[in-house]
Amino acid sequence: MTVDVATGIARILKQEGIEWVSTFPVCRVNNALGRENIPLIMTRDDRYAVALADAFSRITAGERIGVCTFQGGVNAAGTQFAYAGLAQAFEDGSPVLCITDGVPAGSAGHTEFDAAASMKTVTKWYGYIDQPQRVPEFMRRAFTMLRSGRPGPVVLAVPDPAGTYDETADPYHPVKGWKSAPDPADVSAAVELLLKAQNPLIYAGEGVIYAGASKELKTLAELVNAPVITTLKAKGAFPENHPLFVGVRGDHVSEYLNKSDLILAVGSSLSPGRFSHGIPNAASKTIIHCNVDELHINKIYSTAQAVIGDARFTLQALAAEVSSQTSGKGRPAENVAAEIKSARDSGLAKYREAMASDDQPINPYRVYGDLMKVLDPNNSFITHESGNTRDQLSTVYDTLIPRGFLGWGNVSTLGFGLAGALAAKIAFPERSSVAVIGEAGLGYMLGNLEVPLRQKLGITLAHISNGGFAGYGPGFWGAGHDPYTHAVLGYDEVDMSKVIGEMGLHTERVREPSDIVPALKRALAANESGQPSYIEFICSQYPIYGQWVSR
Ligand SMILES: Cc1ncc(C[n+]2csc(CCOP(=O)(O)OP(=O)(O)O)c2C)c(N)n1
Ligand SMILES: [Mg+2]
Repeated sequence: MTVDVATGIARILKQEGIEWVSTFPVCRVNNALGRENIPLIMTRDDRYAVALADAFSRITAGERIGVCTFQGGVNAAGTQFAYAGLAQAFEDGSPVLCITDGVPAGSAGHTEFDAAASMKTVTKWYGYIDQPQRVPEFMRRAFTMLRSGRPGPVVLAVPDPAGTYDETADPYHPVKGWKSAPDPADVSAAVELLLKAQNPLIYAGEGVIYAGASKELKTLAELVNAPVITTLKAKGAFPENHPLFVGVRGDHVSEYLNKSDLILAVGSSLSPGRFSHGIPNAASKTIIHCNVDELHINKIYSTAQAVIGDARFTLQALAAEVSSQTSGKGRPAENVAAEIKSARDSGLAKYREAMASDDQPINPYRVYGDLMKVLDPNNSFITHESGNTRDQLSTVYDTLIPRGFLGWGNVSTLGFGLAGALAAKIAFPERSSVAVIGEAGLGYMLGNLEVPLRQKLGITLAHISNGGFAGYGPGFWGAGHDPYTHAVLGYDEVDMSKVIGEMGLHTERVREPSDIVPALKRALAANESGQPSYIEFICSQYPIYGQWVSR
C-alpha cells in the first residue's frame, strides 16, 4: 500500500496511542493528522504548542507521550518561537515529540537561521526524514528514545510530506521502551555504605516519578529509616504526610542537608541549578548516586558509589539488599520521625502563621493554605509559576500523590503554568486543576486563555495579584535590588477579573481573606461544566520562602 509521508506519520501516531496533537499552524503534516481523525488542539503560539505536549508527557510521567507540530522549513517562524518551549523541555528532561517541516532538498542555506543546528542544541535527537520510506525507521527510533533512558525531547523534521512509500515494506510495530536494572555488585556496595552511615538522607529526583517508583521509594525509606527530601520537579514522589518526609525547601531541609553524612540520590542529576539544592560540604559526605544516565555520575560532586539503572529497579534492588544484609531487620533508628517532626514544626512555623493570616491585602500564604483546604489532595493537581508562587508553594504545599503538584523549571521559563494545568485536565479530567500565577506569568498566558474556553477545559488560575514582580522588589533584599524593573499596573489600575471575564472565563476578585475558600469553590464548580476560571486575589508583596542550599 502506497502512502504519503504525512499520512504514514499520522497512522503511526495512532498505532502509538497518541490521542491528540497540539499545534500552532502551519505545519504540512497537520492536514494528514486531521484526515486521519487525530484531534488537533490549536494553541495560540508555537511555544505553547510545545509546552502543552511537554506538560502532558510530564504529568503522565511519560506513560502517554505528548506530541506537537509547529511551522518549520525555510519559513521557520514557528521554529524560532517554538525554540523557547523546546529549550525548557530539554532543560527539564521532558519526553515530548515535536514534528515540524524540514528544509527541503535544494533549499538549504537560503536563510540566516539554521533550524537544524538550533534544534540540535535542545533535543535528545533531531531526526531529519531525508527519504519517504524512512518514516517507520525514524518513528521507531523516536519512540524508543522517548520511552527509554533519560527522558528528553525529540524533533522530527519532515522535508517532503507528500512523498510516498510502501507502507507494507517495513511495517510499523509500536515501541515498548526499555529499562535496565543495576549491577548487583554496585547495589551491595551502596548498601554497605548506607548501613554504615550515621545520618543518611534520601534525595529523590524526578526520575522516581518517571520510573513510577514512589511505592519502592517509600519501602526503602521505611526499611532504612532515613529522612527523605525531594527536588522541586520530584515534589509528590514521596507522600508529604509521611513521618520520614522532611520537605522540598525551608530551614528544616537545609538542616538535614547539612547534618547528613551520606546522600542517597535517586533519580536526580544532582546538578545544583537555579532551583535545586546543592550539597553542602560535599567532600565530607558519602554520595551514592543512583541514576539512569551515566553522564550524571561524577558530574559535579565526587560519586562514592554509582548505581546505574531505572529508579524503580534500583530501589527494589537496594531494598532487597538491605533486607539481606540485615536479615530482614532493616536499619534501626528510633528517633528519626520525631526529629523530623520537630524540625518541620520549627522550620514551617512562620509559614503556618502566614497561612492563617487575616491581613489585607491578603497574605499569599493564606491563599495557599486555603487551596489546601479546598482541593482534595488525592484527586487534584496544582502547579506554580516562575516567581514567588514557585518558591512559596514548594515550601509549604502538602502533596500526597505523584504529580498532585507539578514542580517545573531547572530554570523556570515564565508562562508554563497554564500549559501544566491544561495538560493535567486533559490527562486526568476528573481531577481539579489549578495553576497559581503572578502577573508576569499571566502576561505570557493571555493569548492562550482562549484555548481552555474553546476546548472546554475547566481549569482554575489563581492569580496572586500584587502589582509587581515581588521577588524583584526594592527593599526586600536591600537597596538597589532591581528597583527600576519591578512595578507593573496593579489591581488599583486594572481589574484583570473584568478583562478576563469579558473573554468568557468565570472570574472573581477577592479582597477579603474569608472569601478565599468560597471563591475557590465557585471557581472549581464552574470548572465542572468545562468553564475555565480566573480568580484575582488582591495580595501583598511577600517574597518570603525557604531557600535553596548552596554547595
Ligand atoms: C521567560 C522568563 N523571563 C524572565 C524570567 C525571570 N523572572 C522570574 S520571576 C519574574 C517576575 C515574577 O513576577 P510575578 O509574576 O508578578 O510574580 P510574583 O513574584 O510577584 O509573585 C521574572 C521576571 C523568567 N523566569 N522567565
Ligand atoms: Mg507579582
